[in-house]
Order: sequence, then structure tokens, then C-alpha cells
Amino acid sequence: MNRDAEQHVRGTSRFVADLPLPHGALHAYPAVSDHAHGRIATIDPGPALRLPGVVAVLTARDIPGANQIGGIVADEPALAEGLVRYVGEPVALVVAEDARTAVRAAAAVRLVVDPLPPRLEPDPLHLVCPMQRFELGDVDNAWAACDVIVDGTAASPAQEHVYLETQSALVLPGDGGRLHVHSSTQSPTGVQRAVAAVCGLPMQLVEVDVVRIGGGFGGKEDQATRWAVLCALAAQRTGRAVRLILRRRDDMRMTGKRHPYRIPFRIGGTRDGRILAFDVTFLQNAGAYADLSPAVMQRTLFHCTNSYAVPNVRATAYSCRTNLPPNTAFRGFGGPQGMLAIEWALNAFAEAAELSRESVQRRNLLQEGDEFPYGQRAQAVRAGQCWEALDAQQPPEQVAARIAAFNASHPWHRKGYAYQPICFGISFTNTMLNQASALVHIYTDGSVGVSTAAVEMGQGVNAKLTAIAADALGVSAQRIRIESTNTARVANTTATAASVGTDLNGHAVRLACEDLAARLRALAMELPDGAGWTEVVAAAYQRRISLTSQHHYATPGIGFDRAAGKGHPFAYHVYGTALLEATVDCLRGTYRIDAVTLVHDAGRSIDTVIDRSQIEGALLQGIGWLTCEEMIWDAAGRLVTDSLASYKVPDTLSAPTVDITLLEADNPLGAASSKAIGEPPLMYGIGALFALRSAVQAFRPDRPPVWDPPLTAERVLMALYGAR
Ligand code: MTE
Ligand code: LUZ
Ligand code: MOS
Repeated sequence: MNRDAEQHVRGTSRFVADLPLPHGALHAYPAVSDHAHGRIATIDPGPALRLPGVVAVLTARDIPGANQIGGIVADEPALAEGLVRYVGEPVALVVAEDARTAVRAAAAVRLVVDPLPPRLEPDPLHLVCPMQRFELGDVDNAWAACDVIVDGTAASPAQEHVYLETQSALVLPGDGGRLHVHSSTQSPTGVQRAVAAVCGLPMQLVEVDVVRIGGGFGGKEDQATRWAVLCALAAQRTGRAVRLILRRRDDMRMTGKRHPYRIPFRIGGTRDGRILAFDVTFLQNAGAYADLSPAVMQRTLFHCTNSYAVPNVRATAYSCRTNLPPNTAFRGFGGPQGMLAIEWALNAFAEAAELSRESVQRRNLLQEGDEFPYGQRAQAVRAGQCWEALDAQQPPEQVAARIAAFNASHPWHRKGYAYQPICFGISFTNTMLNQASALVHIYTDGSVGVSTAAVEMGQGVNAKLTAIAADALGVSAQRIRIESTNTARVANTTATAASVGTDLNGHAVRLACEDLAARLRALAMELPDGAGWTEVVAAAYQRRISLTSQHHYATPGIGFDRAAGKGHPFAYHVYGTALLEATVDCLRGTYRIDAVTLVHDAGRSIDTVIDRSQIEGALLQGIGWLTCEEMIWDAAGRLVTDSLASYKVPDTLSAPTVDITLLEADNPLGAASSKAIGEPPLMYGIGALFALRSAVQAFRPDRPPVWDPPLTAERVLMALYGAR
């Protein structure tokens, strides 16, 4: 179980907002652009400075180092200079004695912009990075062998992260120009690097510390950086502690989302359902700056055949610059868009070939040794095994009969169902990032402190690392404490992301603890029988044996040639299959996703409570993405759905009953033989779209449904009755 659970329930867990403020601490808030695109004519801080309690207003000119926070592409200023490129882009930072004054004064900064026309839709003529393509087989010559060829365009919607803790930072100026940064970030080193560059300091003078964060979901993989950087600038300038906490509405307006995509495709295959060719183009809406978009776009290509073997593929991706906030990492990291595309295309093919979607899915399921479009061969494939285990629980004829019987006996309600297999590659696709280290101290009282690169964000990585350390040291978990993630204790950390927090840090912890265990075991041989842990530890200290160990881990055997688009980027894949059932009220368009039964390839689960809750949470987040969560920007590029009153996330009352079976098997490259769990189950949610579609089709078989997710109740109603 998550070690923080009890503290969370009692309200004693500390987030950035709960850290005690030092005497004289100041509060910062950004003044932002109200225009999606334009030339900055004037930034007049006068009206803000005249408010009592305002200490300073900083602009790009006050930056001592580089005005640059771009992680992959150096294209993003910390504070806009010359041009503004999205609504909500920070142009100045107000520093005040209290938070309310800072917020009020930020609104008082007078910004004059000469507007330029905004571009809100992706256009491949305006890119943030070069086009990228994966190719397998020979698509152009494969069409001739196809009996059925379908063209279509899939649409993949945006999604807001809705982490409970909004973007937050607290920076304390330290001795000799040092900055101590508390940041709600998944990437402490990312924050450290950017703070150092913008403040004109060497990285050694910037220490970033993260106890835990109140959810990240990818939204703090890159985008916590800006707020920590702004806070650091103010702390450096004023010599006082400075805190910045975004209000929910501003967080929603100012930060990036899951990338919306437009996805034209052509798919073809035989009359009996064998897919022979898939040609797909991904037009990614990157927003105003590159952020992580090039990497997200690449993972879309990696997952554009999901768990299917397609012999001829051409997948092309364009990351397009627009005037929305820079879109960013979000659980699945481009994978959901790639997998939605192939599911959409398979469904279109099945309808054209007059086959069931399910039969086409089953017919093309990945087999051992099949080649992915990026050259890696599928090994230890569990696609078929998961599906068979699901069938054993829910025999397909019984499912079909149950749904048909319901539909025959209800005049205004229709049930639909859909199968949703997943196949998700585990490793950062940028091979360099697949490394971690751990620092383990045993104190003379026998307690153990473990520091790693992993950030606890609710996913339970600390509980898993504790279990791994306890096992390797041969002590009870009670003796072990996972320390905050701190760049002075563990340097050069990779972001806790790509679902590999436990894999990378778990291996590093195991190696460090095995060193210590070996030292102590050798010593224990010399001690009288029955010497316990504390005696052995005390004896080690007495004999001047080090009770500290540090270890580094790098995933072996992976690599990827970006230019060729070929390699072995993933340590392994995670598989699974879900069956999703939905009921639509065909008078109102309202619906429920009733029940989900799934079999998930979990490796040897380190903690089944955590893994089951990760599956449930990810599934619900995936369902929300394609059903009730609708992001709307107006023609001027302003976010309309900027609060939880207008942006609907699924709640516990709307959650389906979920029946999870963990398919356990050894996984040599996973930590303690487990498999990464954080992101893959999100993509079971794709099935919600097709379950709803089949329910609507059952009511209106005469109307080919029009579908652009998210399938809100309004859209379902339009599908049932609207003009087309
Ligand atoms: N679970 C909770 N409760 N909160 C989160 O923010 N983030 C998800 C997933 N599960 C998240 C979560 C994402 S996007 C990732 S990449 C993984 O957790 C990261 O943690 P891990 O690598 O330790 O699984
Ligand atoms: N971040 C990243 C990720 O930089 N590279 C990845 O491959 C990735 N995958 C999932 C989530 N975050
Ligand atoms: Mo998760 S999108 O890798 O933070």
C-alpha cells in the first residue's frame, strides 16, 4: 500500500504550500498575455508597483542569465520578450508581501500588444522540429493486394492533467549565492538546470528538493520548471524567500495539455480481415513552444500499430507550432494518440469489410517475433495470453448474448461493448535518459535512509523502493525511509516519467543495498551467533566499515537510431486486454461506462494494492479523455473550459465497476521482476469510444455515426438525432 496513505488521510502530508514559510517570505505571481499572438509594444509595471505591498515587478530585462527554459529545443523564454505566442504566456513577474496582493498586482501590470493573427490548428508548414517517419515493408505496393481500402481522419482530443496540487515553488536564498528550491516537479534536475541557466549560476549552487508532489501525470515533467525559475529569479533579486502557487484557473489557462492531433490515414486488408497496409500522418498540435513535443510525437509513431502485426506501415509525424500554451507530457506520452489512430482505422476497416471490429482485432494480434515498425522484434508477447484469459472469464458468446438480450428488452436504452488490447513500450525512447542512481545510508541505530532520483507523485514508488531495499538488506520495511528527492544527494536525475520510476531507481536501490548487505554479511560471520541487525550495524561502525553505498543503473541492451528510425528502444512491452461495456440512454444521450473487465500483464507485482489502483486510476483517466473531458478554446485562443465547473473529469460516482486480473510472470528487466504500471492501463480507456459507438449503432443502425471524441452526452445526442 502507498506509504503516504495514512498521512494523506490525516492531512499531515506536506506539499509545497504546506512548507513553513521563513520570516519575511514574499509571494510571486505572473502577469500574462491576453493575446494568443502579437508584438509586445509596452510592459508598464507602474499600476502594479503603485499597489501597497508590491516589492518588485520583473521582466525579461531583469534576467541575469539566459532567458531560456526550452528542454529539447531552445525556443522558450522564461518571460516573453518581443513577441507573445499564447494566451497565458508570462511577460512579467510581480513580487509582493502577500499572495493576494501579488495576484491583484499581476492583473494590474499594463501590457500593450500589437496583435498578430493566431494559428490554433496544426499546419505542417509550421513545425517545432523536423518531420519524422517510421517505415516497415512496402506500403505503396501493398495496396494492390488489398480487397478493402479505407480512408479516414481520426481526431485525438486534448486533456487537462488536473493534478490536485497546482504548479508550485518555494525558493530560499542560501549562503554564498545558493538557491534552495522546493518545487512540485517530476524533474528535479530539469528544474536545477533551468534555474541555474536563467539565474546565471553554476548548477552546484542550485539545490532542488522534492518531498512528494500532489500528482503530476506528466504535467510536471517539464512544465514545473517555469514556475520554479520565476520564483528563483525573484528570490535571487530580493534576497528573500519567495513562493509562487498558481491558482487552479490560472494553472489551467497557463499550462500545456495532452496534445490534440488530427490524423489522416489509409488502411487496407483482405476481405477476411487481415490488415496488410497502414499509411498514417500525425498532425500534432504542439502549441507555442517545443517543450517535450518532439519526444511525444516520436512515441506516437512507436505506438501507431498498438498490439497488432501490420506488415506494411508508413507513419509520418509533424509537430506543428500553434498559438496555444505549449502542450506537454501526459500519461501515455503520445502513445494514446498513436493507439487511438490504429483503433480508429481498424474500426473503419471492419465496417467497410462488414466484419466485427473484434474479429479484425483478434485476427491481427501481435505474435512472438513479429517486427514493430521501428525494427524491434516482439519478445515475451502476452497479447494473446491476456485476451484468452479474459475470454475464459467472459466467454465472448455469453457477452454478445447478454448485451443482445438487454437491447431487445429495453426500448430506450442500448448497451454496447468493445475490446481494447494494449501494448506499451517501456523505456524512455531517448536512450540516454534510462539511468538512475541511489544513495543508501545505514545510521548507527539501524535505521536506513534511501535517496534516489524518483519523485513520489501518488503512484507509490516510495512503497515499492522500500520493499526492494528491505528485501535486499534483509530487514523489515519499518526500518527504511525513502528520503526526499534532492539534487545535492542524488545528482543528474532523469525525470520520474515513462513509467520507469520503479524500474530504474529500483535496480539502483537493489544494487546499493546488495553492496551493503554483502559488507554486513561478511562481518556477521565474525560475530557471535544470533547478532541482530542493530548489533551488526553497530559492529560495522566500530570497525570503521562504511555504512553508506551509492550505485548507478543503466538499462542494458537498448538503443535507437533516430535517423534510420530503427533499433531496440524498449527494454520490454506491457500487454493487456480489457472488455468495456456501456449503456446509452437513447432519449437523452447520457450514458454510463458500466463495467470493465481486464487482464493486465503485470510481471511479478511488488505491491498489488498499488498496481490495482494504478490500473483503475489510469483506466478512468483514459475513459475521461475520450468521453466527458472536453477542452474548448475560443477563436482568439482563450481557454473556455478553465475550471472544474466547465471541464468535467470522471468522478467516483461515474466510475465503472472494474474487475482486474493481474497476469503474473517473470520480467528480468523490471525491478524485482515487476513490470512498469503507471501509464499503460490508460489506453484501455480507448475502448470506451467504441463501446459507446456500438451502443449508438444498436439504436440507430440506419445512421453511420459521426464521431469526434470526446464523446460528451451532447455529442452522443447529436450522433443519435442531429443533422449531419
Ligand atoms: N499516479 C498518481 N497517483 N499520480 C500521478 O501523477 N503519474 C503517472 C503514473 N501514475 C501519476 C500516477 C505517470 S504519467 C507516470 S509516467 C508514472 O506514474 C510515473 O511514476 P512511475 O514511473 O514510478 O510509475
Ligand atoms: N518522457 C520522455 C516520457 O522524455 N521520453 C519518453 O519516452 C517518455 N515516455 C513516457 C512518458 N514520458
Ligand atoms: Mo508520465 S507522462 O511519463 O509523466
